Formats: sequence, structure tokens, C-alpha cells
Amino acid sequence: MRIDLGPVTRIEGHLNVQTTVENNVVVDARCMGEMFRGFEVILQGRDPLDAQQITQRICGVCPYAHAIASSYAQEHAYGLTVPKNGRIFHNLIQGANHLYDYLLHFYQLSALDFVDVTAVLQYGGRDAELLKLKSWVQSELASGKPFPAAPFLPRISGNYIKDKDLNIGALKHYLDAMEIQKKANRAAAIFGGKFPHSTAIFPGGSTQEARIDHIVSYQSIIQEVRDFYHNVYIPDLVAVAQGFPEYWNIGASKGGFMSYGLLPLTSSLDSERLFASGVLLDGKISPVDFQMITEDVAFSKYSSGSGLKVKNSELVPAPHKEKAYSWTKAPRYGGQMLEVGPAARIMVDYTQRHNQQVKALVEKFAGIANITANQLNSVLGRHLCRAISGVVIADFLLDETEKIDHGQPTMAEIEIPRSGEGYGATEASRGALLHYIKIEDYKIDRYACVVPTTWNASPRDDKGNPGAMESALIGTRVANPEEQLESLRIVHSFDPCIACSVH
Ligand code: NFE
Repeated sequence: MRIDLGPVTRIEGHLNVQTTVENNVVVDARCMGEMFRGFEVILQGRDPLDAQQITQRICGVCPYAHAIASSYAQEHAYGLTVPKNGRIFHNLIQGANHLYDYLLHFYQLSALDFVDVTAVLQYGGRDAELLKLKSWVQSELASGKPFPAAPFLPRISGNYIKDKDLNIGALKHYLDAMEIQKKANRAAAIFGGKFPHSTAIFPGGSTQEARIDHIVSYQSIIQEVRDFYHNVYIPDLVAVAQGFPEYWNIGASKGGFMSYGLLPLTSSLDSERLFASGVLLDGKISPVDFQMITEDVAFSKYSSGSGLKVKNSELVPAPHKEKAYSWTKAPRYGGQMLEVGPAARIMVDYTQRHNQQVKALVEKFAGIANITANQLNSVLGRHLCRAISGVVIADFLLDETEKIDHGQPTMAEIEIPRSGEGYGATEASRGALLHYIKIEDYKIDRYACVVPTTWNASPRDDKGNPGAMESALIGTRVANPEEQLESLRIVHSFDPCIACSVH
């Protein structure tokens, strides 16, 4: 039986997942990115300093990650010496964006795969927000509309949480989380300008000044966001994990893992980072080598360029190409399929015992859930690794604010060379993000982005091997092949962003 899960909702962009189900098991899955954008073409011939502005428009969720990756690539190409404040400001902006993004993903994009929103109809308390939600759901259901109470209903049928109080508590946090997300974005905006699409992030730093009033405002907001992570998000995550422990064993991808490392500890271009970089293949770590990354297009809607390295990448759309089923390319590392994202970031760091806070948190939660570190490669593992990332980032950001040199420069002097090239790699919320810039005659000659969801939502490669999400779906047992709540939970655990993946 062939079932399309698309258009998949509570993700960013246009994704279909075509599944084949036999005897209630998914035996094949194809991830289809259903849009074309062409940012790499748009960038050709432009002023290099346009790149960190234009690439932010790839996405409204992770624009800062694109600005940072582009800034790093340009810093390499220009040979910039970045002032200490400049690097700290980059970290403060990008880190706050991660804190926003994990809450958005858990509460708005994933929680309703587990939480029964209709429980609000039984609410008998006095909380004004919940009463408002209850009366709105009641009036929607009585309205006779074809789709009442959207976006909560209709929904896929399945095994949602049964405990009324747990459901109602989670719904309250669903509403509270939106306020906290707003605050995290406000913190990022103190140094980064408005959200989304910062005007202040530049190669070499930020155009904002190092002022004590800004620093104090940032600290107080991040402290509040941090408290929400500890007091609300983590307990909710543990409750979901206790209600659905089988999801430690569902949704494992079948390749390796990669992280570029996140948040440099010094202003040096090749600084050690808060989270380690590395490629984890067959239990062994090796350093990331950008020359090992190629992109296949046998099943992607591009006419040429299969197997090319990032610096030579091509983008010629071919919407009607035979066998092609996605606008997403298929990146591979030395021919190997890799998962990127929070689980990859934490597994790469933990395997190297790099960040002691990561190690302690992994071991604490593995103890609570009675799992091994390898089970981070699962639906619940991806959720847990987002929360671990957030807790570690929040503490780091508060430390960073203490290191700012008040009144000192926050930006390098920029001089664009006639020619040059550079790679910029960071961890976006969804994983490993790489930008490449080549400059000729003071203009962008070539620009390439290899984006987290390009790895995770990759279609088959030239050898016919599946991408990470496809591999995680294949073999999944589903109670109802027509609806597949299990598959949806797997897809959501990757937090796909198709706008990013096709760029
Ligand atoms: Ni459009 Fe993006 C992806 C992230 S890349 S959300 O995939 O995170 O910066």
C-alpha cells in the first residue's frame, strides 16, 4: 500500500513523504522537498557583503544561523581578525535564537503528536488563558465549519496522553512557551536588531555597541528563558518520555552523524567551540573535512552536478527529470549518509567527552530513562538532545555576557579582496550548516549552502541509498497505515525545514 503523508504540517515548507507499507510495516519511504528557490543563483555577481543578508531570507526560523555561517565564510575569505566583542555578540545572537527554536519545536511543532488537545474541554480551573482556549474550542466545534479548531484539529488518530491533568498542563505550557519564545527573540534583537533577518550581524562582528544597559537587559531575559527550560520544558519532556518509552527505540537513522561544533570559545577563526565538531561513523570520531562532502542529484530535480564537491556545486533546475522526486539534493560524506541535528551534535560531543556539562546531562537522563547513549538516535533522543543543547547554551550565554569589554570595538574593519574563498560552518538549530563563498573581481563568483535539512531530508543518493529521515522511517511498525502517527512522530523529531533544505 502506498500512502503519502504530505503535505506534512507543523514543519516549515512543503514536504511530502511517500511511504510504502506492507503488513503494517513501512518498507519504503521517500522524502520529497516540493519547492525550488535558487538562492545560490541569486547571489552570483553580487557584492559579497550582501551574502549574510540575502541568505537569511532562506528561512524565517533560522536566519541567524545563515547570517553566522555566511559571516564565518567571509571572515575566512577576507582574512579578518575579529575583535573579542564581535565574536561574543555573534554567540549571544545565535545562542538566543537556538533557545527560541527548541521551544517552538517542542511545544508548537511536536507536542500535539502526544498531547490530547481535546482535554481542554474538561478544564474546570480558573486560568484565564486555558478558559479562553476552552471556550474557543467549544465555539469552533459548534460552528459547523468544515475544519473547526484548526490548527489543533483535525488530527491523526492514535495513542495520545490519557491523563487529563497532564494534557491540560501541557496545553498551558504550549501557550506559555510562545511568550518565552518572544522573549528569547527579544534578547537576540538587543544585539542583532529585529527578528527575523538581523541587520546587525556582519563578518567580523555586529554593528551594535557594547553597552552595559544592553548587556543587563540581555542577561535578565536569558535568565528567565533558562528558568523555563529547567522548570517547564525538561519536566514536560520527561513526562512525554515516560508516557512513550517505546520511542527510545523508534526512528533511528541508519548512517553516521556529523556536527560542525557550535559557539566559538575565542575570537579566532578556528577556535574550539562549546560543542565539539566531528564525524561519528561506526562509533569512531574523525575531524570534519569539507572536501569529503559531495552532493548527489540522481533523484533530485537538477540536471547536472552529481557527486561534485561543495566548491564546485551546480544548480540547474530540471523539474521534469525522470526518477527525480525531490528539490533537495543528497549530500554525502565520503559517500556515507549522515544524520545532522541535535542528536548528532550531542552524540559527537559526548563520544569525545568534550563538554563536561553535556556529559553530565547525557548520563543523568540516560539514567532516568534507562537508555544507552546510542539510543539518542531515536525520536525521544532528538527531543532530549534539543533540551540538553538549550540548557548548555543558556548557561554559556550568561557567562559570555560577563566577558564583554564595555565600550570596546564590536566589529572588524572589513576590506574585501579582489579574489578569495572561504567556508563557514556552524550548527543551526537543525544541525550542520555550511556556506561557501568564492569571490572574483570583488563580486560573488560562486556561493553554496549545504543545509541541515538537506542532509536529513535527503532523497536517495546516486547509489540508491536513502537519506537519514528515509532510513529512520523504513522498518517502522505503524498501527494505522492510512494515518501513521508513528511516522509523523519520526518526521517531526527531525524538525525538517524544507525552505532551508532546497534553499
Ligand atoms: Ni529553515 Fe535551518 C535548516 C536550521 S539552516 S530552519 O535545515 O536550523 O540554518
